[in-house]
Amino acid sequence: MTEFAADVRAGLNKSRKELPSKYLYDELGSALFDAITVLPEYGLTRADERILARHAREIPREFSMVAELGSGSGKKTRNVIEALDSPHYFPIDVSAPALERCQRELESLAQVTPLEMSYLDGLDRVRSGRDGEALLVLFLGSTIGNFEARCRAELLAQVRARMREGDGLLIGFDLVKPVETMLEAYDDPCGVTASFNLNLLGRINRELGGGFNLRAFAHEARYDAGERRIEMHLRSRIDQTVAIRGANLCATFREGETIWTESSHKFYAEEIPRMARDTGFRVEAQWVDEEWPFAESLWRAVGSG
Ligand code: SAH
Ligand code: AVI
Repeated sequence: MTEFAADVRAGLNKSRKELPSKYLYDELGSALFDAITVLPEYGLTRADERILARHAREIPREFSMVAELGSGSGKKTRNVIEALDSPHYFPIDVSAPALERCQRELESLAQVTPLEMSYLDGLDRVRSGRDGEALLVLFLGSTIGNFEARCRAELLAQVRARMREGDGLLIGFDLVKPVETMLEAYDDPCGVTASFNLNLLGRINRELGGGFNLRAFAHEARYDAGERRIEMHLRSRIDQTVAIRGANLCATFREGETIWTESSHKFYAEEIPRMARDTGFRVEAQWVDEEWPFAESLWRAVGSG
């Protein structure tokens, strides 16, 4: 059984059904994510891009290697690559179509070595081919918000463990804003985010021989104020049973029952320095967009003692 099949089986067998958000990004999912980034309601990407366009030149030019975690199509990254001296760029992403777009976008500016891998495997690969170069790791777009608090700290510590003292991490955090604004960003009136979410069931049908009727599920975005996170769910409109041949599974859904597909945590700018300290970094610079509260933070890896 593939990892995807095993994760689908495990997630849909839980009493509270869930699917890992990394599976949202097949070819169609990556294209739909790119459409999300230009939605009027999803200000996050434009905020990130404004900050990079204004401040990328303040990043020290010493970094001759750049590794990007979850590069997607790499559009915003252009600002960083242009600000450095022709760095060797390693986009790391599980989505092959996103990596192809990223390579096309940036190959005229840098040597690009795409790595179709998960974050830490990709960083291991970058580390294994490294000599004395200074490394800048990019984790843009608040993708760190897609991790639960405990996994987030663990991931950052694991990223730090693959870096050397003095290396940089440029990391984006979407900040808390009025609930209505956040909900609209994840439930746009055009239905692009709904399609992005429902496509996960379509992907299960295509790749695992699933029998989901996508019209029998509805996209739902909720805000959990205590956890400061937007959650995406897929709500079953009816009582139904769905067979997924490739996962050797028959999943039963009650009307109203949901599959939890993604969390997007939102942050306060003031909590970022502690997060850096707790995981082996210190904040060197931090910029906040005025129009759409979003923080870009430049961290330095510090020694463990
Ligand atoms: N950094 C871009 C894209 C964000 S979308 C931006 O800010 O706009 C998140 C990207 O991370 C997707 O391209 C997805 O395929 C990738 N991704 C998700 N989980 C991943 C994982 N575990 N390992 C590597 N890439 C992952
Ligand atoms: C990639 N990630 C930061 C996006 C987010 O905002 O959590 C994914 C996304 N999900 C729905 N819209 C965008």
